[in-house]
Amino acid sequence: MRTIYSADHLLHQSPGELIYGEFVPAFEKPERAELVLKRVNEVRLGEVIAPEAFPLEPITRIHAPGLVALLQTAHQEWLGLGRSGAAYPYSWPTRGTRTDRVPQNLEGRLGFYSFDCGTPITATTWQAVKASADVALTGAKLLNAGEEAVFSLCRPPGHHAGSDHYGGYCFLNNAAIAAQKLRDDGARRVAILDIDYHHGNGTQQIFYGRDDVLFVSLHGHPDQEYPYMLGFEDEPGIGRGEGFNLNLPLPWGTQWPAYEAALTAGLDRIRAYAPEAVIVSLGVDTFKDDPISQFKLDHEHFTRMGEMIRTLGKPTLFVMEGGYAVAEIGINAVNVLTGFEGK
Ligand code: SP5
Ligand code: ZN
Repeated sequence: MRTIYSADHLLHQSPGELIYGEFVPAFEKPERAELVLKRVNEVRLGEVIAPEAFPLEPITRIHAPGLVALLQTAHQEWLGLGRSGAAYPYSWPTRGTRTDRVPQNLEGRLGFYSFDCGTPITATTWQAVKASADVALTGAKLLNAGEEAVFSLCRPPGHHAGSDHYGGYCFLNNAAIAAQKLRDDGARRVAILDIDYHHGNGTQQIFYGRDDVLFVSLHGHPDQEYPYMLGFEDEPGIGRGEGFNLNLPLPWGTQWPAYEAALTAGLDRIRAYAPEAVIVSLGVDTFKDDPISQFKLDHEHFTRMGEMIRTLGKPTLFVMEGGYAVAEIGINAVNVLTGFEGK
């Protein structure tokens, strides 16, 4: 299978994030994509190609123009206010605050369009974010042109980003942008399978009221795990979207047998939906040694996942999401792809 990759991802480097009251080095770092690319080449997965540059329109099909503009201009405004370093939010809207008006103040706007403080904007973040969306869009275009499977090696990741909010190391929702592109190019039904350790709250929010994009997610239970406020079993979708959202939360310590059972259930739901294409939000932070996660999967289980996804028999776009055991991220991510290809 072909891999889409852009070196522009290197233009986003988070100075760090706040965890348990301490400012620590970022888990989401450039080496991640570099090591996945290295593994793609080592196993000779296939050709590696650069993305096409798309206009903003496929992005604003999913995201609020105010969010897209903020990602582009926030850091320049930040510098203009005499600051240095990266732009971090620190004040957020809550129930009962004025969510009907976009704040004028930069801190206000950063908070208004985000939901955590782990996702800083640097001078060149936008270029990396735009390239990552282009990597996903190029994958969707190749799928539409008849390729059976494509790997969009996106970085920064995307599944936590909603229509009007960024966070969780994600700025734009690459998988959602690709799904909308497939819809706009003629696919009637698209399924998104999210196997990142964290719930894909952004993807769920974007498609929650829609029946043309099915969202199925396996993840750490939000009672125990980030993003804490979405991803429970009792979130079926709303309106036309009712019955087209399936969350399969699993507890800390989950091992392969329970994971395999949940993945089987998720794949059964996708099969029943009969999509014309499948997008896999491919996070490998379910690995046993992931530094921020609590599942216990090993290298071979990623191969099994690929084999299982293959049984859907649909054109499949793999979109890279999380995975922070950096030394092993290449093996784990590419095992899913070689498992899919039956290699
Ligand atoms: C794309 C993706 O995987 N985003 C994940 C964002 C998670 N950010 C919050 C991390 C909280 C970590 N808590 C446990 C730390 C254990 N030392
Ligand atoms: Zn994750």
